[in-house]
This record gives sequence, structure tokens and C-alpha cells, in this order.
Amino acid sequence: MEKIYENKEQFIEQYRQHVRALSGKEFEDTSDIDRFTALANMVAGDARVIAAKTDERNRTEGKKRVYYFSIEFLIGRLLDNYLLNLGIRDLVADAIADMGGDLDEIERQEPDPALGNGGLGRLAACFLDSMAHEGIAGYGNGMRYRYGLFKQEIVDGRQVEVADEWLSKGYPWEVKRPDKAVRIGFGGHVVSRQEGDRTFYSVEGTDDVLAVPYDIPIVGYGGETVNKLRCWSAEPIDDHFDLDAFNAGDYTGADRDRANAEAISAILYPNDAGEHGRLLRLKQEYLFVAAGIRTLLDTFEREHGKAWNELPRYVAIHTNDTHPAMCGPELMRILMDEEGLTWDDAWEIVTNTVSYTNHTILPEALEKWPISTFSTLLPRVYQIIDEINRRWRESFDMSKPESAERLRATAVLWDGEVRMANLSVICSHSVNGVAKIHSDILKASTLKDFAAMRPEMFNNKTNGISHRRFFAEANPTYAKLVTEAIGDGWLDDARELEKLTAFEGDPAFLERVGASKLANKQRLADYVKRECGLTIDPNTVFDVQVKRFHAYKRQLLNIMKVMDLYNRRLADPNFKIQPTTFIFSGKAASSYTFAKEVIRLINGVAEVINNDPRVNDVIKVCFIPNFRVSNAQLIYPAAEISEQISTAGKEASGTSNMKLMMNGALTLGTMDGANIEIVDLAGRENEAIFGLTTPEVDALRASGQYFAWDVVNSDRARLGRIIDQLLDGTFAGLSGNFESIHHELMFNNDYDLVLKDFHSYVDAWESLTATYPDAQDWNRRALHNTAMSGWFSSDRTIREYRDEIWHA
Ligand code: T68
Repeated sequence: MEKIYENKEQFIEQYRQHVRALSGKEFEDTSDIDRFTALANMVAGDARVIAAKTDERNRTEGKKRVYYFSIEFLIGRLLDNYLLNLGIRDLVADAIADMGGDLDEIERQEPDPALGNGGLGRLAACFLDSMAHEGIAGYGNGMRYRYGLFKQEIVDGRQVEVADEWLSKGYPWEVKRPDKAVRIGFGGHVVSRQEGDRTFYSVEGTDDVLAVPYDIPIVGYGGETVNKLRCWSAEPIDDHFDLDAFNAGDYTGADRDRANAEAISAILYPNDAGEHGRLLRLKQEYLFVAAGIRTLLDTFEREHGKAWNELPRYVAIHTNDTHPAMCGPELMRILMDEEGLTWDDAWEIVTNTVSYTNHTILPEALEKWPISTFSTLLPRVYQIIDEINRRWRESFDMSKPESAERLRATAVLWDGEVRMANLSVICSHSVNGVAKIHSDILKASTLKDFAAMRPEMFNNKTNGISHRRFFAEANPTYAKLVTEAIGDGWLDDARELEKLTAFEGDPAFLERVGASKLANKQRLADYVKRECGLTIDPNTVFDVQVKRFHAYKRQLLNIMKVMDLYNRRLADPNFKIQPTTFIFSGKAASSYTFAKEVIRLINGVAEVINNDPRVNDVIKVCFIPNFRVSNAQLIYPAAEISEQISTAGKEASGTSNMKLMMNGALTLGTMDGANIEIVDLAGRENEAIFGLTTPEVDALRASGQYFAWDVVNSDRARLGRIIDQLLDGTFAGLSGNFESIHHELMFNNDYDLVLKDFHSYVDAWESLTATYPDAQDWNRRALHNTAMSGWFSSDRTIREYRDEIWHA
């Protein structure tokens, strides 16, 4: 790695200059936020120097460029990560200490941009890191929301959503590029003109806005490659500021155009639960797609001229879920309407360039738009979609008996709606799921008709995580221990972690593994004390479930287990419980009432148990508000049990399961998503698996023979009691009883099979925690999990995308 700074002294001199230039003050007189802004500015500048070299190299080598289109990039804080990736983290920490400052404190000033809901957005960010590490010319294309996903506060146990003004103190990583702005048209009507035997189409009377890009450098580990994340913001076309209105006192009216345009990039929709139909959302989807496609075509044209048929050779367009599904139609539009290609030529190019990842099989989460909304907002794009659909229908041989059903399942336009998943598949040459079981389910059910027709386009790419962020950076004590044992090659190649298996029989090493875990638990306990005022004991088991709140993820099952332990302990003071702190964190979509009620239940139970001296020496419940990348990095390293308890068949992959495994937590989980691959790698004996499997869930549902009441009636003592407690005031102190949860379980017949899996789950938890007192063996299993987790590095995932989908 080329050195950016010769030594500490050189760094200090330049840093002092930066601080002076930005704040007009000497370092000693500045606040931590000034210090952060100056340092981030300086590192961003260093990164841009490398970015220019990367660009040059890509051009001369004629590299294929990969454009990763995602409506979410949950990048987290960048400073520490970039110092690590540039190989100057220790030098900078030392230097700043010499100056009388504290790098940790400076790093804490960085805003944590919440430009994503959960796993999908964080995956996109891990992929950027890995593309840069692998030297791929990979570019993120997304949205710059003025407000991140809402900030979660807890009031009387309830989730309250507050605007997240992440940009209010400035964001030193981004550079606005007004020179690269793209004009985007909405509405209007399609007009045609004849040229010889061809008809050309265009749209007149559109309402236009300007998509303005902001670029963020993406620094790859090793400092060789710096790529770019380009996020689009909406602005009015010219200044349509109405001076007359302003002078007449109508201040809002004077700036109406600006307000209307900026609304498009104001917020990230918190609808991971599949609430659809918002016009602004459709505008967002088109804005970042159209602006991204225009930009990549401009770049291509600069390098290769108008040799459009070469596009698939030099460009890959990857669509992360269906939100960028318009990539195909928009590319068709430009190639035909602006470049004059025929439909067939354009279609050949599009389908060889675009690929698609599916992230969910939940039918309610599959994106659909009313045709009327769509065709009014985007008439020409809609016309192209209509033609795609027409040609697709035409390709069916309707004399075959299976055709009618296949057509119904695969059509893009159906029942007055545009089905974005089907559009994505038809425009792509590759469709992948995000874990083995998920890809199998796609082929066997969700997209089975496509799979029957075009089996070759379906493949699996099991998700991965940035082991540098979520292990090296998040868990410095453990990372140091690992590096002492096996060297630091694992930062570059995570599979080297496997060398740790050689230490599984080394009691002294295992003891140090335990000591590092204890330090991380203390660090989290300090955070919890600061943030929630709650005291938790690092000598108890830290049992962790952190993720979005969703019925299928079954946080409800987890808290019902806690209620059960509580009840049994009160009934019998000799009932033995391994002292445990149950840690929950995560947001619920603002409109998802059930998920929000589960959050309220957890806090209601916490309030009772944490204040009851009969149990609070063995059970504590802790809900950490406002889960985000920065506090996730404190939580994963402190975890000992990783709760991955979704109803089998429902969690596409999960990625917190991988982060927790890598940090040495044992998985308590169902055979779902990537848990199955965790078990394959680390061995079932090193995890705790329970519950129905996917085929068992399917068979039970199909039988029609599942009755929630029967399950509860067969165990009045434990389950019956818990069900009663939802209504009888036991946990109602903060803000009332939990009727809707009771209703879901008992009157909606427990759709997610919480009651069905309850006993097998509680038994598995009890057996697992019973093994905790043998610290050496526990630490051995923890170390084994870490050792086998390297395969889950997103470097591996990205190499598979590169070799098998992008051919870059
Ligand atoms: C998650 N999906 C999957 N969606 O649930 C998870 N959806 O199993 C998987 O590991 C992860 O994707 C990565 O593949 C999501 O996170 C969303 O956040 C989302 C957001 C908007 C609309 C729909």
C-alpha cells in the first residue's frame, strides 16, 4: 500500500492546516465537530486523489463498469472505516492523541446517514465496500434523501417517529456536481412522428425537475481503488422563484416550485412492510433510474462512441430489488427514441445488460402500481412496458395446456396493475435470490413459472457482510487477538479466519476470547446506561435480537419466552435460570401497527421485570432505541446468543445472523434463510436449532389442521397464562394492555406459528444457556463460529456476482 503520510509529524502538520483553513482556529481551540469536519475533509481529499488514479486505470484497461442501482444505501459512518482501509488508522489515532485530542470522540461526531430501512440497504453498502476491495469498477446509484429514515424514540413504551436531520451540520464526504445534473420529465403526453417506415416517439408537455448528483467516495481496503456512490437529489429546473408573490407577502407561494421539486428527495419511505402506492415513491424510483441511466450512457459514449451493441460488454446494470425496475424500459426508451435503434436491437442490449436480485417472497411486499397512476406520471415508459408485456404474451403458445396459467403468473400488466417483479425478471438475463433456500423457494414457488421457462437465468448469491466494518472495526479487542494469532491477512481474505480453528484447544487463548467478549459487553452496558439509564450486568448472558420489527421475524416469540421464564420463576423461586440480559433493537414501519405493538409489549415487559427484585437478578430486558449502523457496531460484538427465529421459509437470508456469528455469538434459530448455511459451515452442534422446517410449515398450512386455541389449551399453565397476561394488566403499566397481539394469536389463528414453535424454542434456549457455565467450551464454540464465518464476507459474495453475473 502506498503511504499517504510519511509519518505522524507530516500528518499533524497537514491536519493543523486543514483545521485552520476550515474553522479559522488553532486545533486546540476547536470543538470535536470542527475537528471531525476537517479530518473528514482531508481524508475525502486523499480519497479523491486515488479516485482519479482509479478512473485513469479503468479507462486505460477498458474495464467493464458495474452500476449497482439501489434506492437505499445504508453506509454508516465512514471516517473510521476509511482510515482502516487506507492503512492509517493507528497513525492518525496516535497523532491526534499527541495533539491532545481523541480520535474516538472525533469519530462520534459523524452523522450516521439512515438512507436505508434494513438488510437490503445495508447489503448495498457492504457491496460497495467489497467492489472497491476487489478492484471492480463499481458504482452505487441511489437517492440522497434530505431526511434519513425516521429517528425512533420510545415514549411510554411506544415507538415515536421523529425527523432525522442528518445533513444539518453538513456532510463533508459528499461533493455536489451541478455540472452533471440531468433533466427528468414527469407527466405530459406521447407524440409520434413518422420518418420513412419508422415511427419515433417523444413526450411533450412534461413537468420537469432537475436530478442533481452528490458523489461520495468509496475507499477500498488496501487503498488501491476508490469508487463512487452517486446519490440524486431533486431540484427545480431554473429558479422559478416568484419575486412578485414574495413582495406581496406570499413567501410560500413564491417558492412553490422549489418545494414541489424538493419533495421528491425529501424522505425515504419506511415501507419495508410493503405499503405501496405513493406517487412520490414512484417519482423517486424514476428519478434515480433515469438520471443514472443517462449518466452511464454518457460515460459509455465518451469511451466507446455510439457502439451501443457493445454496451453489455462494457456495462453491467444491477437492480437491487424491484425499486429500480424501470432500468430496462428507460434504457429501451433512450436507445430507441434518442439513438434510433430498433426495438429488437435495443431489447437485445437491454436484456444482456440488466440483472436483478430478489429479496423477498412475502406476497404483500411484491411491488405493484396501478396502471392509471403509472401511465399518467410516465406515459412513454408505460407505453414501452405495455409493449414488453404484449410481446411477452405473444411469445406464448396458447395451445399448450400450461400456457394460460403461466401467462397469468408472469404477465407484467394484470388486473389494472404493473407488476414490478415480473418486469424485472423479463428485462434481465439473471435473477438471483440471497440465500440457498430463498433461491430454491423462488424457483419452486414465487417465480416458478419463469423458472420453468428459463431455468438458466436463475441462480443463488448468498448474502455477505463487510467483515472489515462489522468485525475489524466494530470489535477491535477481538480483532487484535485474532491478528496476533494468525496475522492480519484475514482483513484482505476473510477465509483466513479458518486458521483460528487451530486455537480451539488452547485454554489460554479461549480465556482471552472470553475476556474480549466481556470488555465488549461492558462497552455496550456503558452505552445502555448513557442512552436508556438502565443498568445491565456484563456477567449475564447477552441474548440479542436486532433487526427490523416484522411479524415473521417473531420478536413476539422471543418476548413470550421472557414472559414464560418470569412466570415460572415467580411460581417457583428454585426454578433455575441462567442469568440473562435480553437485548432488542429495531424500528417498525410507521404504518405497521402490529409490529409497533410488539415493541410496546417488549417495553411493557421490561418495565415490570427490570423493577421486580424477585427476578431482576436473573432476567433483564433492554430495548435499545433507534437501531442504526453506528450502535449496531456496539451491539454485535457484545452478543453471545444470536436470535434468528423467523418462521421457516420467510426470511430470505438475514445478515445480522452473519454479523453476530462472526463476532462469536451462537445462533439460536430456525432452519431459515442463511441460518441453514451457518449450520452447514459451523456444525449443528455449535448452534441451537429448533422449530418447524419450511416443508413442515407448508404442510401444516396446507392441511388446514392448525388451530391456535388447541395449542394454547394443551398448555394452560404456561402458554395459557402468557395469553391471559396480554389482557389482564400484568404488563399494562406503561400504556395499557395488548389486545391486538392477543387477537392476532387467537383470532387470526397465529399466522406466523408463534404458538406452534413456542415449546421447542424455549427448550432450545434452556438447553443452550445450561451450557454457558462451562466458559471454556462456550468460548470454544464462539471461536469456532468466528473461524468458520469468513465465507460470509461480502468479498466472497461480490466475487460470485462478478464471475457469474456481471462477467466484469
Ligand atoms: C431484506 N429485505 C430481507 N427489505 O428481509 C433479508 N423492502 O432477509 C435479507 O437478508 C436482506 O433484505 C438483504 O438481502 C429488506 O431489507 C427492505 O428493507 C425493503 C425496503 C423497501 C421496500 C421493500
